Amino acid sequence: MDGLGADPDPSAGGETVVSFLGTAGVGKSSLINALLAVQAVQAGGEGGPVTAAPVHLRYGCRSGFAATYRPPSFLWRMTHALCRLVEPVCPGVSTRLLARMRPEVRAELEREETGVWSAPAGVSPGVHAWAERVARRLIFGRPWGVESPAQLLSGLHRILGLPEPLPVGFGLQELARMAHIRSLIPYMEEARPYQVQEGAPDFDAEYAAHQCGHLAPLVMVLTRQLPAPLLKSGLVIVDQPGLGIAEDDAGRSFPTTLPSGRGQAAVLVMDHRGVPDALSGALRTSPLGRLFDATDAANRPDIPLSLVVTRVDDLVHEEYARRRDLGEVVPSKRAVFRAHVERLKPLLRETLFRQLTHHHAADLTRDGTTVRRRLRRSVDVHVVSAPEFGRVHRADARDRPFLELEDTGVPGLAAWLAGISCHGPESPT
Ligand SMILES: Nc1nc2c(ncn2[C@@H]2O[C@H](COP(=O)(O)OP(=O)(O)O)[C@@H](O)[C@H]2O)c(=O)[nH]1
Ligand SMILES: [Mg+2]
Repeated sequence: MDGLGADPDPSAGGETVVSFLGTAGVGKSSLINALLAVQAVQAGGEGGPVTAAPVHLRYGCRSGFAATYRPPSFLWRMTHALCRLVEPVCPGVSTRLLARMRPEVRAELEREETGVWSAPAGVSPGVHAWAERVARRLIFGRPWGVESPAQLLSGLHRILGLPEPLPVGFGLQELARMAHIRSLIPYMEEARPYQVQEGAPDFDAEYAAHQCGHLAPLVMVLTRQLPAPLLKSGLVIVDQPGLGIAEDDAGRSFPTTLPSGRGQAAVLVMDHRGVPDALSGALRTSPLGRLFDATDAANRPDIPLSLVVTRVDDLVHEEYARRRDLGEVVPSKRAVFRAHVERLKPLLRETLFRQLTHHHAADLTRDGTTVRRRLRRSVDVHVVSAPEFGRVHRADARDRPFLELEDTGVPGLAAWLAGISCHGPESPT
């Protein structure tokens, strides 16, 4: 990362990695952009949630990104899976592919002989559907479409630099994407990060392609470096792909990584309905879940946790309109928002504790109850509105905000983050 100038302030004892976790579309990326006051990650527009690979945001005096890719065996596996589908119209295609594989990749696939990778077509539809979806995303830039497996297989052969098994035509855009991926294979082979600095031609397009476009399935870790003051003390923000992209194009299942101990922290992002069951289930069985295990205080991990509630502004607009329609004298939207914040904070804290606590209150010893009470107090709740934060900043008369900067919750969360990063990891002695 030297080329990009990754240089957390040496006066800080190290990095504090804080993961933003939550359902897809709940507002994680928008919130991160508000916190950093730049467009650091792509947030969903009309098309819904977009984050496909985890993006690590860290301090760097020069702005840029670096991608670490999956090994080339990822492409070979996908190609192998598609061969099985195409075998009936192109006999021998699998054998020819295996013969061209590097011995270690071939051995890897053969070791998994009993696994899904080598299952005959029809036996394990999951892997073929996955391979089709990913190949389509790589070649056509989207996971859905009508292209035949034979066409996808030809594209993958092109990417790998192999003769195409069947003659297939491609458009210019597809050819450009395939050539682009082919040019990245050396980085995959050498596990060398691919780095681009802001200001380079096509920086935005390249970053978007890695984050949520045709390259996203190949990315293992995407690191964005920025000279953002909040990150200066060594805070690393991780924008995790949301739950709901439960199995993404790379076959990853959420959560990719969860904080597990020293130097790590978590921000759980939810709307006013609280944490969905699937997320609380994943959290309960993770090291984070031990935070809530009041019977085992000794093994409680040291993970600062904050709860963030989004989309309360939507509730406010609805309630405002409803009360006005009923002919009530309605206080300002800001007052309605504040009332919601007061109501939601304790409610959500309680809900989350109930969802994540391992034991019923009746099972707790007195010590356990005390621990639980202390924990409950120690979890911060922030009600935020990234869209309102944006409006305050734009100061656009036609798009007037209804909140003051402080009410948007963004400065409060930024202060919490600054606090955990300076009291974060202890420097090694
Ligand atoms: N009304 C409202 N919309 C929001 C809020 N936060 C995010 N959004 C919108 O929700 C959509 C998804 O947001 P995004 O940040 O991409 O969600 P992510 O998938 O969790 O990263 C975008 O269109 C945002 O503008 C919020 O607090 N209130
Ligand atoms: Mg996102």
